[in-house]
Amino acid sequence: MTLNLFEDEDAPPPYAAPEPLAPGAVLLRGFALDGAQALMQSVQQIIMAAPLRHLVVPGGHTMSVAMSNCGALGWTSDRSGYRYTPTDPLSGRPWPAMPDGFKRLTARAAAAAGFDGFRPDACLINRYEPGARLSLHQDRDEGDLSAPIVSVSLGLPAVFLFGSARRSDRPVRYRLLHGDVAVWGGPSRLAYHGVAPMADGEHAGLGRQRINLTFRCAGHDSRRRADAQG
Ligand code: MD3
Ligand code: FE
Repeated sequence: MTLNLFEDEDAPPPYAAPEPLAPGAVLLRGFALDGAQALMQSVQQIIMAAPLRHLVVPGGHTMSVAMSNCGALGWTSDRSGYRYTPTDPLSGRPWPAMPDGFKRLTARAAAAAGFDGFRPDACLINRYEPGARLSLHQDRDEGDLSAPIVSVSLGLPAVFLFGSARRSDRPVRYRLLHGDVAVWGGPSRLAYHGVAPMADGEHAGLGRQRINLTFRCAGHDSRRRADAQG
């Protein structure tokens, strides 16, 4: 008898085997390829309601990456600091809701990386145009640091810099492509990371840009709330 792995129509589409990058960090090449068009349609809707903007950081510098959010909480920054807020400071309204398709995709990705029950309450949308970059930083504004961060890359490729918990360690470089999903948890959750200045190019679906979605458990009570919802 021949075992056909792709016979089951309910099974997720085939994608490359999970690639361990470091303890707690797993790269799922092409995991979001199948749903990429639907993801981008949702992103378009979100950024119509909550436009992409170049945030100012406490040092006074304006970020080259443009950002927005969806979900109960959104990451924002101004001269006075970084924080998660329930409303968009530009409009005063709640951030757009997180689409169910985002929740399903990221829960599947987290589970494939060994993190069951991932229920993010924040999704940061990053838009890179050629030349945009993100300098080395840690993500530690989230209330639940025991939960991983799940990232989805769409559009032009980027060179992702992955360091360790010490800023001075030289980072490893990974090329992240359209459809790649990565999960960053456990000992990798507080690793320094960044994105090298993005090279110019043209992506067939998205044009001259890269969109990165990062899913986070930002509220201090995100685990309790998720439990209460079942
Ligand atoms: C490793 N975004 O939004 S995603 C960010 O491509 C951010 O836009 C990058 O860093 C981007 O904060 C990188 C991959 C990623 C995200 C969070 C991490 C890697 C991470 C947190 C800890 C360790
Ligand atoms: Fe980050």
